[in-house]
Amino acid sequence: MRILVLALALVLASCSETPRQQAQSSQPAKTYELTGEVVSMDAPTQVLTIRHEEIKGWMEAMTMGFPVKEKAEFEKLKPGQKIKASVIVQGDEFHLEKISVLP
Ligand SMILES: [Cu+2]
Repeated sequence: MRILVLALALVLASCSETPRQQAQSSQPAKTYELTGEVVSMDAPTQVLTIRHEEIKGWMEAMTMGFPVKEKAEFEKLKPGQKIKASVIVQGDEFHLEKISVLP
């Protein structure tokens, strides 16, 4: 029991402290608008680390990783760029779409 409580505390303390929803693929996807700066990029996993501003209705400002679904969208980006994108959230899963680079 003690181990379970500890594990739960670790989960809650991690960055994925998004409002936790039940992981059900049948859940409808929600879309949020993200504005932030690309800190780093991991090509093998197509994950962008982004310092993002508050995402209204979803989470406060922080630096965290976001998977990008489309390879072409990922490849046009560079660290240091400011971007706007749509975050598609479905249960515990999320990814970025419609990424545009801000001037
Ligand atoms: Cu975040």
